[in-house]
Amino acid sequence: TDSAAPGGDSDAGPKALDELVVGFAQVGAESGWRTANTKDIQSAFADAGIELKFSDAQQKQENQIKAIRSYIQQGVDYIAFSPVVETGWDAVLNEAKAAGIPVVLTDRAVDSQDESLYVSFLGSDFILEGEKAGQWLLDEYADTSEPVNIVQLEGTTGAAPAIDRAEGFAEKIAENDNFQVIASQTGDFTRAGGKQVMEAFLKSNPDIDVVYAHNDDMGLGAIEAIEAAGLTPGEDIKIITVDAVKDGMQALADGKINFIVECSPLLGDQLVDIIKTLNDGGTVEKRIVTEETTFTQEQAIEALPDRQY
Ligand code: GZL
Repeated sequence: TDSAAPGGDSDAGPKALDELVVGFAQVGAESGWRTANTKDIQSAFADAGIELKFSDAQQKQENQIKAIRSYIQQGVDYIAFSPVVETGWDAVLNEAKAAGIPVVLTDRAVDSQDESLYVSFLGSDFILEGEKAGQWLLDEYADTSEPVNIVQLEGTTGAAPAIDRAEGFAEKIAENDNFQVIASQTGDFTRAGGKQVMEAFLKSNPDIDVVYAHNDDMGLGAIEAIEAAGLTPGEDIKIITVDAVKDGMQALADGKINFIVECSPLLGDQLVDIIKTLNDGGTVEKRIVTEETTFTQEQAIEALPDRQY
């Protein structure tokens, strides 16, 4: 379904792009993906000549809410943000609605029942990403009759990508009852978090076959822990991650990761297009799903030279 911008004086006609002001409340700078996402959004708005006010919430919801409130106070024309977790947004989104400021969700979703609180949600299908990770495992172990012990490094607790990547993966691996997730814990999408949790997993689980990490950064942390334990990542313990940022793709090409499900951070141009369409009084899709693929080790070697991030 399409939706026009709620509130706002629609008869005011389009503003000149250099008069528009957009407030963006970013999650933080927790991962290579986030850094690439921030760079892409900032350069897309610079290229479009649209002023972007930007804030980094250090992965704290109260900081994102504060940033959104300040954008409302400043009377920006549009607000865009990537909700660090799914819940707890209705109050501040109702304040933006009351102020007639349209809100666009990028990257992550909110669980609000009231869909009038945002104009569009632009981001990946995280359940599908989890399914793609699980499908690779089904194929990889198609002929095994032995149990396959999996440990899962979860993203930020309560974040849409963490919830959905776990859900999609679990649904898929349920097709083979040799698979069992023997341990699952959040590493908060960071390299340090992934390393710390993997060290604990290695201490308490003698026989781990597979790591499923909700992002490359936690997978890279797990590699450090696995090597410190004298094991060979990609061989003794297979690793599947999500994102496909440069460091992850390098580890994949080097054989330390076995499969990566891409999650594109390049949302900047699509976000600018949404703002321009709304400014022209047009309507945008309620849900815009980003294009993305998957990479094996061979495909990573091929793709690495052209990767932008
Ligand atoms: C996914 C994004 C996630 C990435 C992580 O769209 O929200 O947050 O997968 C990032 O790398 O920290």
